[in-house]
Amino acid sequence: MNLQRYVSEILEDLKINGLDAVKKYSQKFDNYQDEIFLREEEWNVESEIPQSDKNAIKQIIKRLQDYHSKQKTEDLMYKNEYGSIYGLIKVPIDRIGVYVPGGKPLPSSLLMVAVPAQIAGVKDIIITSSPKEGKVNPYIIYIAKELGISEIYKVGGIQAIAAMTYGIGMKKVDKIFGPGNQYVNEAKRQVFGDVGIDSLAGPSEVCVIADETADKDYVLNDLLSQLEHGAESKAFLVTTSKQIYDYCQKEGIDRYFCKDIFECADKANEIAPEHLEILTKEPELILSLIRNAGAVYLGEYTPVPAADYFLGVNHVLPTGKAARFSSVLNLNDFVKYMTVAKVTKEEFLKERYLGIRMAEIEGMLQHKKSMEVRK
Ligand code: HSO
Ligand code: ZN
Repeated sequence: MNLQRYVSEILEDLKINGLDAVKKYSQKFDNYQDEIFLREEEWNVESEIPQSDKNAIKQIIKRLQDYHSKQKTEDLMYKNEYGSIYGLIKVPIDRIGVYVPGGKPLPSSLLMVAVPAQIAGVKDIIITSSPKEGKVNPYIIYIAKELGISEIYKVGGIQAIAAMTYGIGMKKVDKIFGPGNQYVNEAKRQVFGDVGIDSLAGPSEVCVIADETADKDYVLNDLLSQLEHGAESKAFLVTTSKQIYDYCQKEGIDRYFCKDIFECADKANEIAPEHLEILTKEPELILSLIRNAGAVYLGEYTPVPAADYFLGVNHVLPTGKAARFSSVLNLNDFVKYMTVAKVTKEEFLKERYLGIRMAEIEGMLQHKKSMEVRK
């Protein structure tokens, strides 16, 4: 059976049979059949986390808060020459769900979603994570506690996506965030519309642009770092240095030799990588040529793993060439925009002929009347 049908049949079963079906699939895929809501005593993970790790997590949270707070913008609201008011105002999404994979949990990815969500004003954040031997990763629980998140559900896979979308064993959410495997991604794709989704994260990618001034060991290690994410991850080297080109001849690294830095930039734009590192004499100059990349890191002290973990920038990024049309996770992902208008009598009566004529063109006579009836 193909993936699409496989997932749609399971989603349908979950939609119809609710909690019974959630339990059935949790049993099947995670060997778990208990309650999905994390019980009070399960929150006691303090003793499992060393104090130094707690301190590190707190500092990373602070750095993420600093960077994301700076993304805040004012609402638009202005009066025109008639004294009418026009605006665009932001409203945070009420309730979001963060999916954290249980197989290889990445606690850093929970931070990357939950911290900006809180800064954007989301009040209700819940977490779903598939239990491993009946347990949720203690770092996930610790981070939730640290951020004041009080709902964790021990459920993963397609079941978790259905539970969050349809409100099975929990109150339903308005938007789902977080990476998952191919089943989770397909489930997210299929429930989109009933619920919002963030993006469909694919395998991690890095592209490094390097000239003769780059340190070949920095370049090689940075390329290898993202390959660590899995067999499907990709690493691209785009360089004007023959020496670096030869040095990085390793399995999994795609190499491109370019005659100058302009050709390097063209190649990087074509690759449209999730992460782009620029290790050249004057990286800022090349930045102005870059159009397609999820994140651009300049200079030799900005390796991708630093951004993955502690700089405070967000590591949820478009993959698989999606950087051509989509963005790094940011505060906009957690709000909706509403238009606001309050028109004065003077503006309305003077300008309504424009609307009346459009209504005639479209043959929408009641629209026309609504505008004409006003005195
Ligand atoms: N490089 C990954 C994020 C990550 N790395 C999490 C380690 N943990 C996606 O950008
Ligand atoms: Zn990474």
